[in-house]
Amino acid sequence: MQKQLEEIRRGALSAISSAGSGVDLEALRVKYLGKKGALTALLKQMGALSPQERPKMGQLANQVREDLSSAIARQAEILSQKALDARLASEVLDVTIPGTKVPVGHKHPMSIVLEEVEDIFAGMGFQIAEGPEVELSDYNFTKLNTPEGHPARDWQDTFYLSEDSSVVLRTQTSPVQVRVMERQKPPIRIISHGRVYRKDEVDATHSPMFHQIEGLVVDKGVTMADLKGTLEVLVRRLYGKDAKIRFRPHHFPFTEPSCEVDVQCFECQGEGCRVCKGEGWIELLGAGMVHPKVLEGCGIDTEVYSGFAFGIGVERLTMRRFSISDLRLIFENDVRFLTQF
Ligand code: 2U9
Repeated sequence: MQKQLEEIRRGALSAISSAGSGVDLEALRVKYLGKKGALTALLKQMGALSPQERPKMGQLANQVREDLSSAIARQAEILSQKALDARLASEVLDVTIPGTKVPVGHKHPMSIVLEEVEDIFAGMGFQIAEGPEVELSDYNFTKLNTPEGHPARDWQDTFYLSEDSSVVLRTQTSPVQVRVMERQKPPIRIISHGRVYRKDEVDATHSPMFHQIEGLVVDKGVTMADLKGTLEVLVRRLYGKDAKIRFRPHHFPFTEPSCEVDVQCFECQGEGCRVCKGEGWIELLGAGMVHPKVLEGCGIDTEVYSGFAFGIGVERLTMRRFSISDLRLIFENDVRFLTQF
C-alpha cells in the first residue's frame, strides 16, 4: 500500500506541476482528492491492513493528501501570476503620455451680458419672470395701451400667427409683465427677458428676431426718481462708478411720461468721438412711468399704486460692450467669432 501511495504522489505531483490551466488543475484535484478519486479509493482499502500497519499508512495517506493539496495551491498561484504577467505585457499603458484635450464650450457674448444685467437687478431685489413667445395680441398690444389701428400693430411690422390677428410672435417682452400683474398683487419688482420678433430686414443693426430685457416695479409711491436711481445703479455697474446718464423726453404707448436714457460716451467723456458719432452720448434704453390705463387694465388701483418700466435691447448692449460692429455676427455662431469672448 505504501508503494501505491508513493506512486500516486509521484504521478500526481508531476501532473500538477505541468497543468496549464485552472480547469486542468481542478480536473486533477477531482482525479486524486475527489470523493471518487484515487487517494480516497486507496483509503477505503485501509480496513484490510494489519492493526500495526494501519496508523502508519493513515499517516502517510494524510501526508500525501496534504502534499497534493499544497502542490495544487502552489500551481494555481503560478498560473494566476502567469496570466497576470501576460495581461500586463499585452495591455501596455503609458501614464506619462499627455491626455487628449476635450474642447469645452464657453458662454456666448449675449449670455455674458444678459447674466451680468440679471445679476445687477437680482442684487436690487428683482425677480425674473418668463412668458410665452407666441402671445395673444390682447396681451402684446391691447393691454399695453396699443389699441386696434395703432401703427405698431401693422401687418408690415408684426408676425401674426392667425388670420384674425389675435395671435402674434411677441414684439416685446412687456406682455410677460402684464401676466405677472394680473396674477400678483404689488409690490412687484421683476425683469423679463427673451426673444422678440418684428418684421425687419436683416442688416448690420437689424434682425427679425432680437432680445430684450425689460424691468417693471409697481408699489406705493413709486416715482420717476426711483426709475432714475435704479438706472443709475445699472449704468454704474456696467460702465464704472463715474458713468453719467441723461433722460430725453420720448413717447411710448405703455408709459406716461416716457423717456429715452443715454449714457455719456465712455470713450470721450462727452467730448464727441467716433464711438458716439460726435454726440458725446450713447442711447441706452427706453423707460417711463407705467401708463395708468395699463395698471388699471391689470386690476391695479392707480389711487394707491404707481410703477416704472424700462426696456433694453440686449444685442445693442452686447455689441457696444464687446465692440462688435455687425449684429449678424451674434447670430451666425461662427466659432472663430465666438471663441474670442
Ligand atoms: C409694462 C409696461 C411698460 C417697457 C418699456 C421701453 C420703454 C423701450 C425698447 C428698448 C430697445 C425696446 O428692445 S428695444 O427696441 N424698449 O424703449 N420698454 S418702456 O415698458 C413697459 C413694460 C411692461 C407692463
